[in-house]
Amino acid sequence: MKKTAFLFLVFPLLTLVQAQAQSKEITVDSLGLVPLPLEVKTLEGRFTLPSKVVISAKTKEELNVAGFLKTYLTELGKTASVSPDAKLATIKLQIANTGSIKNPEGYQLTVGKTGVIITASSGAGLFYGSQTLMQLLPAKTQGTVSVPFVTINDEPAFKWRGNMLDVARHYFPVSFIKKYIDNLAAYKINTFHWHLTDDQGWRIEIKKYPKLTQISAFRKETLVGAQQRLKKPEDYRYDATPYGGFYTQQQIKEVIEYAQKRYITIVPEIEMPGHSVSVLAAYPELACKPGPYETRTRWGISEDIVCPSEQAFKFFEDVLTEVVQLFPSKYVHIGGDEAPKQRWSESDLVKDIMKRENIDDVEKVQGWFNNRIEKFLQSKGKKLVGWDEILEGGISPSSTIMSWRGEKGGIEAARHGNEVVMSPSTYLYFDHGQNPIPHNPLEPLMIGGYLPLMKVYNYNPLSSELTPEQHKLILGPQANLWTEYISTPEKAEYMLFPRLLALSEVAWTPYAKKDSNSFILRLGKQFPRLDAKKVMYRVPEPEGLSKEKVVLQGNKAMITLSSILPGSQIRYTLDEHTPNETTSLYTKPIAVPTNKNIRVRAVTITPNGRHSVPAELLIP
Ligand code: TNX
Repeated sequence: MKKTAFLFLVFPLLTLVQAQAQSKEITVDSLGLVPLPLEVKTLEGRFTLPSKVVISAKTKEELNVAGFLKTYLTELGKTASVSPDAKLATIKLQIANTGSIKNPEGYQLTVGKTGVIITASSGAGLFYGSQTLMQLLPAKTQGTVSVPFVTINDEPAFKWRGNMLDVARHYFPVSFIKKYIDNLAAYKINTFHWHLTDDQGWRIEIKKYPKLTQISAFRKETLVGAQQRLKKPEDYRYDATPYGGFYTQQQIKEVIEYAQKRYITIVPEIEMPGHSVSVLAAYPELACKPGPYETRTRWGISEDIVCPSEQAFKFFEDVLTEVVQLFPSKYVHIGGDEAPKQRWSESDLVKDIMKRENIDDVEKVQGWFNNRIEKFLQSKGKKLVGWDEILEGGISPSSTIMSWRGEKGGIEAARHGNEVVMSPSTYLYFDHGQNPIPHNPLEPLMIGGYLPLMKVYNYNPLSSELTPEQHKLILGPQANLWTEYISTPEKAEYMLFPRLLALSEVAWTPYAKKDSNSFILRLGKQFPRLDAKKVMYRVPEPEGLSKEKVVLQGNKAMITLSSILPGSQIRYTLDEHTPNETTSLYTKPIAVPTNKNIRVRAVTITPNGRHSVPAELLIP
């Protein structure tokens, strides 16, 4: 009897709610697009895809983009085909010089009664339009598939939208690199900076120097635990397990081709003269001091750097010759960071160079070294990129600076007239953690630092210390994933997501158009997409467990919790236990007595059962 009454009450209510939802105007946020396009007009109505979808495409670029749409539609359970005939097409792809799309990466997307049209002036624009269309389509198979009526005019704010992956500290297989590239492309990141060499491993096959892949690509073991928390080397413990790997030139070519199809440029990085102990392990004659050396087994900065001898120039030029033959990128990164000059200042060879070249400061020898390498790269039609340390030795106006120690280097470089990529560690280092509790034992091991999602989101690559003219030299932002403590693909994704989506908007959407509330709503719609792609994003913990958010009412603290992940549950405990699916379900604000030292712990549980780490707050 009771049950019937309940149903009787609930059913009309549900239909009412559904009807309201349907008649509700479609808002830009409800489309869930990330990054937010420049202009979006939503219209009433939806286009329902027929069971057989025809995509029209003729040119090579159109056909390339059509291929991705076809695959996606097939995954959604549609039958999709590609035809040169636009008349019959449901989705028309066209590269046209209409004059209205000036940005080569821009596009127009319209969804109306007769179907979908994406227009762009280049393959990249068409590709981004198709990525937007995919985000308007459901994340996974549904009976009927429909797309809301929209007109979108879009283009990126920055031309360098970068992400770096360090494959030297830990090696990642080609299959994962491809998945990584897919994810960058889905969020309109166009530059993949591949950090291929470092003290702990050399990862690219160089035909002329086979010992790089026989010796430098391997280390005998790896430090266990967080090095920065151990005071002295005597405390270090190692895992006694050999580690290594490398990419053959064939694999590199395969990855470059894969990225090209997704309009991603791969910028290779070959570190010099520092972060090169792995090179010295194979070719000790390149050091200032006789070896032997071994590929590094712990992290940090090594005093052992390559000596700027003629032999070393020959080595790096030979390596770069093979690198530039492989990578079509205009930019080649030569590292240049963290190169202590102890060995150089003790070296007779360096002293001779200083005398001969009239250099009074050993730091400036690195500037001289870089200039020679830069001339070499220029002779191959390439541009040099280096970390901001390359400013210290005196830098030519033609090199590009990647500013990582804050924005200072980038600002200085732009004032000099150099191109800049902004990659400040304070905003864009994704190896830093996302938990407000430092060294929280419930988080995986990481390097430290605190870089929450919204701090990334609110970053503006255009520093107010620069003039509009200097802003033109800021190519764009880049987030970096250093992998000292990231040894698996799952952990890389945990560190990357959802912060990559914040980066995507920093890079694509003009700062003035960004809006954090809108981003949170749109981000919510992206989680099911990440789930569908089996991306192991970090599940955000519930919001609300911070002192500022607690409201005191007499002798009670009122705690209001929320999750940015739609459809998820929040479960909590007040008894020091870790919340899980058996503990209290949060349905309304919790009243916690004060003066009892009660610790509130809460977790987000996603619709597919993944847990966040608990957020917690002690109510004194
Ligand atoms: C500094 S950023 C480095 C890397 C480390 C990173 C750890 C840069 C140019 N050098 O070698 O992996 O810090 O956050």
